[in-house]
Amino acid sequence: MKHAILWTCMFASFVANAETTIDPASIYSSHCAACHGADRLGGMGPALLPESLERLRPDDLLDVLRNGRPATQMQGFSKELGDATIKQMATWLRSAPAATPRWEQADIEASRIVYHAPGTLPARPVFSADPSNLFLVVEAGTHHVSVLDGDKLEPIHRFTTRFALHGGPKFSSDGRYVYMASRDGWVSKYDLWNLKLVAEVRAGMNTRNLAVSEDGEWVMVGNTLPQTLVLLRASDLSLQRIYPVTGAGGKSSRVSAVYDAAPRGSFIVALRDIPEVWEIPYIGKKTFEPRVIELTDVLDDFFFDQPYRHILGASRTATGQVIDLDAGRKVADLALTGMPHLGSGITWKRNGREVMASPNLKQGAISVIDMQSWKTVATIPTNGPGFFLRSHEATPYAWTDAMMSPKRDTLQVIDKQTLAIVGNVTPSPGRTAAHVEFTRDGRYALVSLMEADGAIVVYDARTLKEIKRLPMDKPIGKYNVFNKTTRSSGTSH
Ligand code: DHE
Repeated sequence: MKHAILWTCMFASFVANAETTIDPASIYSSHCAACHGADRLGGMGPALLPESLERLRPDDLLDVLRNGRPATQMQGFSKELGDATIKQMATWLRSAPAATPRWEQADIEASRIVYHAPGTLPARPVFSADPSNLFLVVEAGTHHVSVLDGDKLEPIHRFTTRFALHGGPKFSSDGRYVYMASRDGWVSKYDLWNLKLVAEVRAGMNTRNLAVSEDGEWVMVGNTLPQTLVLLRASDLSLQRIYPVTGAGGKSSRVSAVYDAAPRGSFIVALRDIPEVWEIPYIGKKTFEPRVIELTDVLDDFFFDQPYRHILGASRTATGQVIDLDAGRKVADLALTGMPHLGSGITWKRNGREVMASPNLKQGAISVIDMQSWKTVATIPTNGPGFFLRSHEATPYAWTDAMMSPKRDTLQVIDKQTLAIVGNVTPSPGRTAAHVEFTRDGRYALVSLMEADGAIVVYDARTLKEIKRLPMDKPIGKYNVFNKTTRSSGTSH
């Protein structure tokens, strides 16, 4: 009893003191470092650097510090620290550490874990489902991936992932391996035939995305912290080369995204802070030397035509531009003003001409662009700003969401020829629905009910009738092996 009173007094005085002057670094050491790393670079919990917290709203960060995160090891500190201290800790966590964090060759090499050496797992699937019609569903809630049989539309396996995967997982061209990037810089290679994690490496402290070369030999990772590109051997994720991302003028830049331009045998890299595009060839002499294309504006987001000759790019502040990769220069402007989400663009043939369509993050509209004249041929009004647009060669429709608007629970279905909205689906009123991927034959559309107690909702792509729903934990994205490896024009690659 005596102890309890003494402890309560000490605790009260600690809180009172903490509310006036606190030493955030020492509170961090005693309360946070064990899980998030002494250097804030992450450990069992995620990194706590300003870049890592960018996407967390101020109130959400305070809520996590006060009340913890359900179903994780993160406990709440409201009783222990008091509200004023928690607010100061939140400010401190959003400030850069006194010593600039570094992630260099030795750190990358030391982080690498090889669970199964190349060639040690059998080269045949351990399940009876068609391996080319599997789906990977990224469940962001408690960081899992579910593997679905795309014919029976049933889960066959589920595994835990690194904290906060982002971007599409990328498949080897035979569909056996999948490579996933986490926002904290972890790259994981998974063997889908054996349902086993093969290797992992931390390529950066804050990562945009990764690309896998068509020949299956290389993985390129684009980072925002440090500002680097990291080339890995795909077989075992060992480090091949680090590129500091520094432009012609000596300024360094965050990477916007890196993609595999398979028909060109190269990686294409867009940069966020300097007006340059880099092309890094991986076939031929294998010097991996970047070819730099200078631009007049930076690229925050971009899209390729199917032959990978042109990039349609946009910055967050200006309108778009078309870059001819062969000529190495801008060839047209794009009249896009609603902050297009070009990474979600798709193409199809309409009246004998190729068109590209993209949702807009700040406008309830789908922009449709002619791929020869580069003119906007239609602006289709939608329920509100959306994130994703998806279709398939075998369906006459394209599906879009309005997840950045009050109508975030409804997807609209657009006829690809008339450009009219011909239907809509609302999986659960009031709950966010977005991101569609089709089965290999285009017969069914799988929609994410993006909630903690969410689901993959399967629709008949022709009648728009619900077929079934599979419970999932915040399924932010799903990826069909066939559609991705054959580079379907209705989905992202
Ligand atoms: Fe994404 C893909 C950028 C926020 C879910 N997102 C991508 C890609 C880029 C990108 C460059 C393509 C990478 C790839 O597939 O290789 N995303 C951005 C942003 O700049 C933005 C707006 C802000 C940010 O901080 O990154 C952003 N993205 C989000 C989200 O808030 C989403 C909805 C949820 C989340 O957990 O991050 C989200 N992004 C996704 C998904 C994909 C994606 C599901 C893969 C789409 C696909 O079908 O390929």
